[in-house]
Amino acid sequence: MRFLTAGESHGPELTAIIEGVPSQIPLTKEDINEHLARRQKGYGRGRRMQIETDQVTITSGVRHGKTTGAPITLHIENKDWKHWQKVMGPEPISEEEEKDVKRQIARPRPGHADLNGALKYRHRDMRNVLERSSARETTARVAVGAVAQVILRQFGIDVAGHVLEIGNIKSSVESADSAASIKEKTEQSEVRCLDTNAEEKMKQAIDDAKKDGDSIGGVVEVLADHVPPGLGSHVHYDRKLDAKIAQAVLSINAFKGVEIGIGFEAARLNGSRVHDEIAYDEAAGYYRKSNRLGGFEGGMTTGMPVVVHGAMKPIPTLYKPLQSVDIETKEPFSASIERSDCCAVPAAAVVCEAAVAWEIANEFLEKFGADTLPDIKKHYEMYLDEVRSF
Ligand code: EPS
Repeated sequence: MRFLTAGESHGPELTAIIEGVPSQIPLTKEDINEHLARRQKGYGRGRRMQIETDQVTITSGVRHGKTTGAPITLHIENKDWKHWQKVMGPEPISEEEEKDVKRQIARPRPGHADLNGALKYRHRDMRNVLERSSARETTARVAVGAVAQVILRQFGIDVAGHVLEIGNIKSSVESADSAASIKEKTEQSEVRCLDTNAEEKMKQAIDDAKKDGDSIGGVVEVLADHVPPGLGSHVHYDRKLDAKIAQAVLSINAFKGVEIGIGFEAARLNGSRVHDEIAYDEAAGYYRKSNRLGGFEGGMTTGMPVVVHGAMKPIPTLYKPLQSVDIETKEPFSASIERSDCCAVPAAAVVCEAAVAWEIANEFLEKFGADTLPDIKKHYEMYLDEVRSF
């Protein structure tokens, strides 16, 4: 499969086109809307989320509740667009209009794409950069990930994300035991966290940062279970699934780090305390006695749960001014902004879940792929039988 997303933060809509989804898979807009709503929630979000109620419209590739095998097009409207039609419209405008209409941006925010994008694409108006680099785009990523989760669900594979840390507050639950338990326990949590004590402290940390005009980041975990062994490949660098997941996670706005399993901790321990011992059981087949390597060896899944951690930096749009340079005057300035999220880590757990789900679903279809769901199921069941008795 492959996908493209398009759309600006204050443009009319976000669009995604997914190509390569097999036919006969039951898919409705509710399957996607559920995840869009999860992404919008979270303590620490700003006023924009009160404007938007993200809902998908499916305009191709699905007929009477089932995929047809044709490209699937997803649209999500930006309700805020009605306030931005003149500023963001595609029609040419006159020079006189430009001053009133354009809301030109000449002051790059430290930590954002503003300045690098302006230099690269020669935009004197950095709005041309920030509109696309905005994390609003993660709405489309979540919609695409929702389709991936629908595919995976057909094979009993479940993926869920939750929050491990916000600011310096850590959840006492270091690693969740199943995707189902994450879903069951975190849906009501305002910070998408399994530890209710830590939740209160995280909310306090967000309040403190907000009061200070600051922002805070955190760490999320995504767990995927019932993933079969052998997804990905050891034979070439760009076929290693753990590497693909790392790329997908680091591509999420503001993500600066990724770990598979115990990640960096593995560098500090002896080998005997890192590698997971192999065992065999007639009913279950081969399994590992522990899962420190997070479900991966040699770029391939082991059949143990896939465990991914992602680190999100604090959102760089700050009320507390940081110093920068005006590109028109070249003078230093320190400016505050009008509107931002103080913390989007709970939402980022949903985005990270979507990114991991997409990579696993894609690799799953690479291995068991066919044009239609019943054929993939046959192929998959045959493989499971074979690896159990191998
Ligand atoms: C964002 C800035 C804010 C966030 C936005 C990401 O939007 P605005 O500039 O309209 O206030 O709310 O996130 C979303 C819109 C979203 O859907 O997550 C940014 O600069 O990245």
